[in-house]
Amino acid sequence: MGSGSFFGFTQSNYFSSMQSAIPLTPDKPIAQWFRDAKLGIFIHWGIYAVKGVAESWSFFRGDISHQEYMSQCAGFTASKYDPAAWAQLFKEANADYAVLTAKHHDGVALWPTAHSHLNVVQQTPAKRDLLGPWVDAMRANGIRVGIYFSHLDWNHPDYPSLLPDNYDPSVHNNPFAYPKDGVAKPEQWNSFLRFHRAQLEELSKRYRPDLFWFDGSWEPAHKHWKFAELDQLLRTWCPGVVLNSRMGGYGDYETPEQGMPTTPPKGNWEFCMTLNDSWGYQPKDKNYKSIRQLVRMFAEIIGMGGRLLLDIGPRADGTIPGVQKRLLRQLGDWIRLHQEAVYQTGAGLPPGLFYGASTLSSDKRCLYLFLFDRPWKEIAVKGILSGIKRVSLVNGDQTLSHRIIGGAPWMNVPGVLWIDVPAKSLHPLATVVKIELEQPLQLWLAEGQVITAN
Ligand code: H79
Repeated sequence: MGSGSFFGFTQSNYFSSMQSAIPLTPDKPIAQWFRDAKLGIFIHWGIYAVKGVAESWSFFRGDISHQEYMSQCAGFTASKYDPAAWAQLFKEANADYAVLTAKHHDGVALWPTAHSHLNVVQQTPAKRDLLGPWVDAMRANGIRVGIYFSHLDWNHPDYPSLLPDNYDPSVHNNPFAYPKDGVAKPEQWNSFLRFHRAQLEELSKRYRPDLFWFDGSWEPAHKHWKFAELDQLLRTWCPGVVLNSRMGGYGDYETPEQGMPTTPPKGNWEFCMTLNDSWGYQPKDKNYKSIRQLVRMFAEIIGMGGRLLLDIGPRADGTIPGVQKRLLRQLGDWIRLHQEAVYQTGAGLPPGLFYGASTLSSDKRCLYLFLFDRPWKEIAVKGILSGIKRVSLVNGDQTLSHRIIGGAPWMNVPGVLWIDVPAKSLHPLATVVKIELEQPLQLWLAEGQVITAN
């Protein structure tokens, strides 16, 4: 089901005039695999893993010097890099796609680019293409291939060539972003754009990604990037490719980052999030989310029609920290047990009808409720006009007793559906209750009214 069909329900004719507040955004055409995808794995892997510092930002902000940052090249060995093992792990996580940082803001390419010496083949003891084998391993395991690429490049000599419209030398003085002499150099920028296009053409034609995940488009102003032209070029080089919308609004889907949306973004979207507080490998950061928190966030995201892109940070030798592997596997175990509530489903009930997340099967005849908290004997669902065929647990198929209390059927006003959920049936991470309906879901979303005749 398309994720843009928020709350994908059939409107009740009776009160349809009261439902104009519900957003119904037509989906942009986008590859079917992405429409169906629920979980992606984001991988931030680069020289920043050597010292465990922030990816690119650590030298840009001055946490460490540029020289010290770049000295990490000497430690980037990839000596235990095993992309087939990564693919196996991602399958255990039940991921549909993965996105690898081919080039972060620091400009260090994980592939042997012909357009810059700044790549792991020429500058690090890894001495080989790290992207190609990754692409092959993902493909061989049925995982869709996403390439992360930073538009801006804080290490390219031609990048710092333009000034913002509101140029203020006391603010816009970072030498990695702005010309040191404070004079704009449009020719130099054009040269950078040629380099930018050349690398993207190289990536498109050599690796044929299913998706490009762009970042770093905030400077200089969008008009300088010629994103309309880029959008066309990418679709010509790589027909069918999915593009995130960090292209000045071009591209296919929205990418909220770190802050959980409380209202679903319009159209297709994906929420990206770190497992701890860092994108790359930073061993001092122990602030990992718990598996219960991850399962809950995943269910809430798919319940709003989105996808989760969950980030890991491998070490410089290519190994993935145990805690990250454990969390991915635990998430996969939970997804597999409850996959019918995850796949071929879309956004569930609008807020307020059930106090938890929910999804709806693509034929709209099965509603799945995700219980994160322990119920006190019963849970309640409001607003369901369709007849209830059966209520059960997804894990184990146990039938749950239910009853409908209240309502005014002669006015087509439904009662409240109460479902018994025995304490012993609860899953420790999140319990999923399945409601099979007699007809495709119809909801009653009105203010209620005085009902005098019965
Ligand atoms: O790769 C990870 C991060 O390194 C990268 N995106 C994820 C996936 C990232 N981090 N922050 N950002 C992208 C955007 C940062 C924007 C800001 Fe700003 C920089 C906020 C403040 C400084 C843009 C530029 C807004 C104001 C100045």
